[in-house]
Amino acid sequence: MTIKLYGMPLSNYYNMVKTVLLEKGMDFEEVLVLPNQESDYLAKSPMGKVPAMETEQGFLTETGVMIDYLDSLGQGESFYPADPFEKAKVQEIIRYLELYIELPARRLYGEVFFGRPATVELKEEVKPQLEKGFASFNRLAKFSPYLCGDKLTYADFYFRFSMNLAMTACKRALDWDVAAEMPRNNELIARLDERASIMRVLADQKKKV
Ligand SMILES: N[C@@H](CCC(=O)N[C@@H](CS)C(=O)NCC(=O)O)C(=O)O
Repeated sequence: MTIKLYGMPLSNYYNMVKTVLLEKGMDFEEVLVLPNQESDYLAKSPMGKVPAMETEQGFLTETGVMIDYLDSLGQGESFYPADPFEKAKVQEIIRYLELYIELPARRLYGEVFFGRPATVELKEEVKPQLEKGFASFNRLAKFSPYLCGDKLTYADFYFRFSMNLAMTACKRALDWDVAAEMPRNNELIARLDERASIMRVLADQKKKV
């Protein structure tokens, strides 16, 4: 069975998984669905979030899990180093991006992308979390030129679709110009945007929901 990817091209997490599928040259179908709490969708994605992935054995959710599943299928190129420690370092930086940058920044997305103003209290809570998150990320990231060294890894795909939104949220909601303070972020994004996979994902994002 061809893998089916459920979600929508506006979702940064959906785009991470889609990029990995494209990079690996795997066949897949896209099923357009927005996050929702309908029982039919909750049976597929227990939190009602996107993305979700349908495999011949059943459904999977959580972007990091799906990336690891795709990697373990052994099809196409692997973007994990063979060395167990180096692989764990890639997983570590993905975890930092998720927990300490994407999730706190997401608390501002209501204001930034959906017109629901954030309270001053929320901003005061999120800003120091993000300062710590960016500082810890910068201690781990090598940018030489990729996050984990001279080889492109899954962490770079995760970064591409989380860092841009987090930086936009900081600029618009906190008046904090992370891109100017940390120019390596946009340099790496520009390098990644030269890849056919990411060009396709960005083009699909422009044309769909
Ligand atoms: N931890 C999830 C996060 C996915 C996520 O938050 N997706 C957003 C869209 S970008 C969503 O479905 N939001 C709706 C909700 O949180 O209920 C993952 O790694 O896949």
